[in-house]
Amino acid sequence: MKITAVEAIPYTIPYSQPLRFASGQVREADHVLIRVHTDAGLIGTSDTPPRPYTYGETQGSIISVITTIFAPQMIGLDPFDREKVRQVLGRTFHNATAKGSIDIALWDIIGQAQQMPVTRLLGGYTDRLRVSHMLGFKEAGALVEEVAQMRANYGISSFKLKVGRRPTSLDMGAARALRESFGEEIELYMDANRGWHAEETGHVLAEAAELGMQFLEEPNHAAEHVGRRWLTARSPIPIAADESAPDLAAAAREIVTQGADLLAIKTARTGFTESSRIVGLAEGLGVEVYVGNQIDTQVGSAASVAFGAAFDLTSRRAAELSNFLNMADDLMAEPLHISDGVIYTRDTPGVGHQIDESKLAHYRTDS
Ligand code: MUC
Ligand code: MG
Repeated sequence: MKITAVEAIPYTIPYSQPLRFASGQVREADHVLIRVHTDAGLIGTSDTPPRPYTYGETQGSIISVITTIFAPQMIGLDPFDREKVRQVLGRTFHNATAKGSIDIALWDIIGQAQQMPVTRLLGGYTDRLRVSHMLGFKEAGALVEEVAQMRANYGISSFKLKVGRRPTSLDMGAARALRESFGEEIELYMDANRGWHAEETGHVLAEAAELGMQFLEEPNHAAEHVGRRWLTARSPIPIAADESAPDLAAAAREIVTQGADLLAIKTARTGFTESSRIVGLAEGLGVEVYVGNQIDTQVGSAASVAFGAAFDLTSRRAAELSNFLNMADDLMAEPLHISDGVIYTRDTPGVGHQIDESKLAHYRTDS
C-alpha cells in the first residue's frame, strides 16, 4: 500500500462554554482534520488542535507544514512503515500536533487494513477509561455547580482544576470550596499551566496536600530549571509534566532530572507511536502517567480513548476526555458517550472516529 495524498482541512466549531486557563483560552475549535489517502482506497483520519500557547502551532502553520513539507515527503511511503514516516517527519523541528496527528491517521489506515480496532493492535488492555473533567477559570460557586452537573449527568468523579492565577488564594479558595462541597467523593488535581513562579508555588504546596490534591501539573515554567527542581524535591504531592514533556526525549529529561514525578501523555502531540514509547519509558522507570487532553474534539478524544485503553499503565488513572462536552457541535458520525463516569472503546476497524461528512462540509472553512 502507498500513501497518495495528505489533506489538511481547516474547520471551526464554536464552544458553547469557553475554557480559560493560565496560558490561554479556547472559544472555538479552529482545528485541522487530516486525511491520509492510499492507493488501496483506505483513508486515515485524525484531528489536529492548534495550541500556539503550548507548541507554537496555528491552524495556518499546521496546514502549511503538512501541505508544503510533510505531504511531499510522505507520498509513496507505505502507511505500515510508520517508523520510516516518523524519521522523515522528524527532520523538521517542532510541529508537535501536526506530526502526532499524521501518526494517528496512519494507525487508522493500519486498523482498517487489518479489520481490527487500533486499541487492540496497540495493546488491547481494557475496553473503557474512567473520565476526568477539566474545570477552567470560574468563580468558586460556578465551579461547584459545574462539578455537581458533571456528577449528575455523566457520573464523573475526577476533576482537574485549572489554577495559576494571582493571588494564589483565588485558586486555593476554589479548590477548598470544591473539597468542602463534595468531600472525598471527588478526586481533585490541579494544573497551573506555568502560571506561577517556583517561590509562590512553594507557598501553596502544603495547602494543596491538605486539600487532598492528587498532584500538581506544570506549576511553573520548567525552563526555570533550578526553581522547578527545588519545587519537585520539596513538594508533598507529586509534580506532573505536561507541556514540559511534549515528546519522548523531553519526558525522559524531566523525569531523570527530577523536574517532575509523573507524566501526562497526549496523543494529539505524540500520536500513538511516540506515546507508546513514553508508556514504555515510564514503565521502565516506575513512573506513573495519565492520559491528558489537548482540548480535544470528539474525534481527538476517540483517539485518546483508543490509546489509553490499550495499556495497563495509561488506564489506571482517570483520563481527561470530556472537553468536547463544551463544544456546540462535533464532526463524529456516532457521538461519544460518557456514562457512569466512563467512555468505552469502539469495536470497529481503525481508531473508531468516523466523520459525519455533512457536518464537515458545514464547518470546514476552506470551501
Ligand atoms: C492542559 O492540560 O494544559 C491547555 C493548554 C494545553 O496545551 O492543553 C490544555 C490542557
Ligand atoms: Mg496541562
